[in-house]
Amino acid sequence: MAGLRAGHVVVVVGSRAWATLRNVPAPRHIASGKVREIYEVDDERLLFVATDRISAYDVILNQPIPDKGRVLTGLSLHFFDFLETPNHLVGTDLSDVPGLDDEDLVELRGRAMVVRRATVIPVECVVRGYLYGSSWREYRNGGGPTTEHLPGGLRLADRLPEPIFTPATKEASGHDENITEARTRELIGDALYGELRERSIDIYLRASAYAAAKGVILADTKFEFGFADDELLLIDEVLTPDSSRYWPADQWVPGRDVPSFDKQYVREWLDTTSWDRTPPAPDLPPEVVEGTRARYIEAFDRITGTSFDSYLAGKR
Ligand code: Q0Z
Repeated sequence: MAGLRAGHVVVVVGSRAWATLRNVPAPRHIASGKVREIYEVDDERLLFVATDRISAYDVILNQPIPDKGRVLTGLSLHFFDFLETPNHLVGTDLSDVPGLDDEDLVELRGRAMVVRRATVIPVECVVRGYLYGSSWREYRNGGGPTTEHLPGGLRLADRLPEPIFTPATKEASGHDENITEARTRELIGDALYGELRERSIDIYLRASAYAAAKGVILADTKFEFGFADDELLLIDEVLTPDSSRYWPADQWVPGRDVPSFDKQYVREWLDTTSWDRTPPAPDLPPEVVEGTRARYIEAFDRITGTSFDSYLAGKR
């Protein structure tokens, strides 16, 4: 969180404090992701924050997309509520999080969750209902970890006969590496493998049926789980456009690339430049920032069936 500062001095003139008073330390920073930040609340809880940063072609762009983090947090909250599966969410009230000043609260509004601190299971639980991305590349190139249970003869973006559980590990490089069922069982054991697979596929089936009713295909998604007090919890962000591949149903044509709901617009603009997809990315013109923001908000409204404005209004 930019703007969190450690203990400032209390300055009082007469009986009136005229400076922002800080005599408590800011929350300790725990971890940075490409687009998310984690801070410590106390021994049992973390502050999970979605920033407005955006990546395209695996590169963080120079311009944030205003409110993108709020859209993603709103979608995670929506799906925690919809799924009713044990999860890490404690709440969104920040009034008893120590160390936040008024400026922090403005910045965090709608984009932060207080979550239960869990022991993270070191396997990304990917579920795929369609053949796309790294799985399509493995399939086309003769097969790999994600394709071991697939029939032959499938095309790019085909719907799979049934959803498949295709775990991955987070590599130091920052890239996920798909791993086989046997390797996953070695890493976490058969019992936990079975539980994660069942929970992940169950959540995918419910969320994809929900999305389908809104004219949206949930092509694939990635979950993380952790243990807190021996309870297996769904953690992290859930079913956001950063953790999932959402397609407008009317844009899906098997055999062809399918435009993604959120990033297609910014990718198409980047494709009009001569950028070679290595950092740094070109600066986004204001109209591309605004157009991208509008698409995130449209995705929120379409998927939740509510309005982003009403979501924000509920966050004081
Ligand atoms: C999640 C990540 C990052 C965002 C740690 N409830 C939890 N308990 C313990 N740890 C985590 C969670 Cl969600 C946890 N991550 C992934 C890293 C920003 C998410 F830097 N790391």
